[in-house]
Parts: sequence; structure tokens; C-alpha cells
Amino acid sequence: MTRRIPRRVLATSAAAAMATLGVAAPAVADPPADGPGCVVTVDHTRPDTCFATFAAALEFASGGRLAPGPKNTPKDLRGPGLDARIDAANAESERQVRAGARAAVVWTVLSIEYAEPSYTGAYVIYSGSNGNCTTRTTDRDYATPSLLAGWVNEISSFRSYANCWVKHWENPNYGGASVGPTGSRASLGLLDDATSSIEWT
Ligand SMILES: [Ca+2]
Ligand SMILES: [Ca+2]
Repeated sequence: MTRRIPRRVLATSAAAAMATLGVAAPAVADPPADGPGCVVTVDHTRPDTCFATFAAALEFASGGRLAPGPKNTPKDLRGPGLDARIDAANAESERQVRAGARAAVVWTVLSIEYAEPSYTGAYVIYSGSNGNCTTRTTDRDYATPSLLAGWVNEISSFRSYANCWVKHWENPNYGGASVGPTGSRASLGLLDDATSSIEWT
């Protein structure tokens, strides 16, 4: 797990993966709010989808609650207010899920995984359709046994939402070394550029 892939190779891989989805790959150093990125729905209730801007990706990930517009300009959807706006959208999703409104399909933002430390660089937004994580940390509320093409051994930081703590694993299918579960981390430490699967608990 000490093997490191040169960043140039990773960038090329990510570019190839995203090109197949019709979206130009982000420069790794781009601020997260400005660049293209992808949304992965971990329970596979909708396809992985990539967008040209962070605002568009967040709109999809939040089920339209954080749609670009007068109340959600790109400026609002980044910076210090971002976490609060995602939390508010997730709270409404949670309320609907618990009220049994599943027929409408409710989307919850689970975490944003970043390619660079301190929540910068290319990003993937993970979403789910079953509301918040439970407070118990020994269960598995959501999980993905593998990562989007181009993202293996790439994640360097993440922000968690929806009452989820995140556990990063070295190998696919939750094998090898792990970090977490914890809330947001500006650095993945042992698993910096070494994650291949993720659990949300
Ligand atoms: Ca990285
Ligand atoms: Ca839990």
C-alpha cells in the first residue's frame, strides 16, 4: 500500500474516465466549487453522472434541493456556507424519508471526497437514497466496494454529511488497512492516495 502512482498518471486516468462521460476532466488544483466533477449514488438507484460545475453536481446529489438560482448561486454553494446548506438539504431529505415519502425518491449527500488535502482539487460527491446515517458507528449505512474509474488511490481528504462517519479502505471490498470511521478529515493520513473502497456508518 506504500506504492504511489505519479500524480501525472492519475490525472491522465481521471481525464480518460471523465472524457467517456462527456465532461472535461478537472485540473487537479482547481478549487472544488469551480471545476467539473461526478456524483456517485452509492446504492446504485441512479447512474453515476458527471457535471461541468460543482453547482450542477450538488444540485443532482441533493435531489434538486440545492439547485442553482437566487438562493443558491455558485457563490453560496462554496466557502463556509457550503456545509450548512448541505446539512439543511439533508435534514429535509431525512424528514421525508422518515415520513415514508420514498416513492418520490429522496437524495441525501453523504460525503464529498477530494483528490487533494484540505478539501481541494477534483471531487466526487457521494449520495444515497435512504436518508441520514444512523448514529451507531458499528453498522454499515451505505457502502461502495469500488471507486469510480480514475479515483483508485486518489482521495486525500473528505467532508462528511448526513450524520455519517466515513471509513476508507485500502483495498476493494473493504479489505486491507482502513482509516476511520470519522467525520471530515483534511488529510487521510495512512490512506492518503491509497483508498479503494468506502463505508459510511
Ligand atoms: Ca490525492
Ligand atoms: Ca450508523
